[in-house]
Parts: sequence; C-alpha cells; structure tokens
Amino acid sequence: MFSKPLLDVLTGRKPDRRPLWLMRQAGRYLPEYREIRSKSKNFLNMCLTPDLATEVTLQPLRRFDLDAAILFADILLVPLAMGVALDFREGEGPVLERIESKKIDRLSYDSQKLAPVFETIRRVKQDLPEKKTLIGFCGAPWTVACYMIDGTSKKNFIEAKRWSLDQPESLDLLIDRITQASETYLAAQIDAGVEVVQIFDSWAGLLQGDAFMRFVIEPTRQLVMRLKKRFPHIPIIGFPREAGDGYSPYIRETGVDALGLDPFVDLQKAKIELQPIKPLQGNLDPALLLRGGEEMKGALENIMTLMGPNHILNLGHGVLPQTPVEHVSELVRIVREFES
Ligand code: 1CP
Repeated sequence: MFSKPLLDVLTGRKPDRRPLWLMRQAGRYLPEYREIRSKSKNFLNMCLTPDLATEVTLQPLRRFDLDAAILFADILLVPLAMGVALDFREGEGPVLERIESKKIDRLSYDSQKLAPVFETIRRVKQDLPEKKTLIGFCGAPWTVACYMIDGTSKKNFIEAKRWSLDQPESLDLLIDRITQASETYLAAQIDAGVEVVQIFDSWAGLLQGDAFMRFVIEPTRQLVMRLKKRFPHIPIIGFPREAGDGYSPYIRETGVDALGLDPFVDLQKAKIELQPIKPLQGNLDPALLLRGGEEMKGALENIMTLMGPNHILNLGHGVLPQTPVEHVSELVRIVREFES
C-alpha cells in the first residue's frame, strides 16, 4: 500500500510530506483547460461528458506535483438533477430557474441524470497515480438553496436571506430535499471511487446566530451523519466560507473530519482554537497567488511554519482565472522546498 499524504492527514496518520491541492485547480487559468473549453458546446456539456471531464480533472496533476485531483463538476448539478433548469451563460455565471415555496414538493432528484459524473470518476481513478487522492464534492444544502431561491449570485442572495426570516419552514423543507439529494449524489460518487469528499458552503457567511445553526450547521450535520453511517472510512472536509465565529461550532457540531479555512480566518487563532479539534486546510489568499513573488512566498512560509506538517496546504478560495500558471508552479516549488 502506498501512503497518500492527503488521506494520511485526514485519518490522523503522519504524512510523508505536506498534502497540497488547490480549490479550482482545474480551470480557466490553464491554457489546456481553455483549449478544451473552447471546443466544447458549453460548460455543462463539459461537466457531463466523461472524456472531457476526465481530461480536465487530470490536467493540473500533469503540470504540478499536487497530492489530489478534484472531480471536475459543479455544485449546481444537484439542482439540475432535481429538475431545475440551469444555464451557464458566457461571462455571466450560472442562471437557474427560481424555486417557489409551493413547488418544493415537485422537486425530485434523479441520480441517472448525473451518470456521466460517476463514469468520469471511474475513468479518473483508472489513470490516477498511486499516491494521489481523488476528491469528490457537493455544495452544502444552504449554498445550493441560495442558488435555487435567487437563481443567480448577482443580488447577494437577498431572497434566500428573506426566506430564512419570513418563511423558515419553507427553507427547512427545501434544505431537507437538497440534503437528501446530496446524500444520494455523494454516495454514488463514493461508490464510483472518490476517496474524500468536500462540502462547499460558499455562502455560509450570509447567516449568523440561530439561522446559522438551523440552515448551515444542522443540515450539514445530517448529511455528514448519514454518509458516516454508510461510509465510515470516507473523510469529509467542510468549508463554511466566511463563517467567522461560526467556524468553531461548525467544527465541533457537524462531524466533519477537517475544516477548510477562508483567507479571513486568523491563523494564530485557528491554531489555538480549531487545530486541536480537527485537521485544517487553507487559507492562502488567492490574490497572493495571482500576485506571486515574495509576498506569496512569505505568506506560504508563514502558514507552513505556524500550522506544521499536518496542515493541508490550499487556498482560502478558488484559483482566480487571471492567475499566471508560473505562479502555481512557484507555489508548488516553495512548498516542496520548505520540506527538504
Ligand atoms: O470555464 C468556465 O468558465 C466555468 C467556470 C467554472 C468552473 C471551472 C464553473 C462555473 N464551475 C467550475 C468547476 C467547479 N465548481 C469545481 C471543479 C473542481 C475544481 O475546483 O477544480 C468546483 C469544486 C466547483 C464548485 C462551485 N461551483 C462552487 C463552490 C466553490 C466556490 O467557488 O465558492 C460554487 C459557488 C459554484 C457555482 C459556480 N459555478 C461556476 C461559477 C463561475 C460559479 C460561481 C458563480 C457565482 O459567483 O455564483
């Protein structure tokens, strides 16, 4: 058995080296991604064509010495499989058909619609080098609900927030449906071969207090508990982006195995308050990767010195499309040289 650094850290073993991967490591900053993207019909088509999605998932590992591949897909495939119309418009981001509260009962998740995603996983697994880990993912119920209620991210999910205040029971109902669908979706990803899953709660920071407990922590706890019952050996990384003070109850109460930190988290504080509880991941500012040079190097060395070898090196959010490829090579070199 080869040891895998990411799995080692997530299961409490000492890794051979610091695990390193990057959120949005496959994406528009890579010329080989843009090439495939320009030849395919649209973004959704790319996600649902195993040939293309497999290739794009593996691209960053061919270029860089990373420890994990993350499945090329999108969190919005779950609403799509629940019957919601979805379009990714050029330069505009995703646009979804907005859900009305009286239509929640009509949503029905059809896993078959995402069969190409599971085929992609099987193909990636066949080609993945032995020491690399394959990460699957979904959006957290709250974040997916945000897109389903507002239809776009353009208005900061004001309608979803309104539901949390005006009709919390409808939001509970919608979130329950999404939680069920996400469990089935992640279970199928695991059956197809992913070894770790990450739950992206990109809009966790929009809620505070009781609403944060009710719509972020509770559904995540449910999802994690149900997956753990079926797949106790599969580590789960939670990423409640911009949750601020919510990070502490999140790590204590959701049952996730590791916690992704956004760039706003104070690392000194995280080291004292969060790291003794579970392994941590992140939190280099993607803007520093965009900039490169001494500032990026200093920030990386600070993370590695402070957090030690059992920290999962990553950004605090996704690679920005404008990032020069050489800066990513430089980041990988700095991390690897720090160790030797
Ligand atoms: O080529 C393109 O223009 C498409 C850009 C793109 C990419 C590369 C989108 C549209 N999705 C993806 C892939 C993707 N999305 C991955 C693949 C694996 C990897 O990280 O390399 C993952 C994990 C996601 C997850 C995702 N999609 C999130 C959670 C993480 C985050 O960024 O906060 C969210 C919020 C989405 C929705 C989405 N999909 C795409 C865009 C541009 C967005 C965000 C739009 C918005 O601001 O609301």
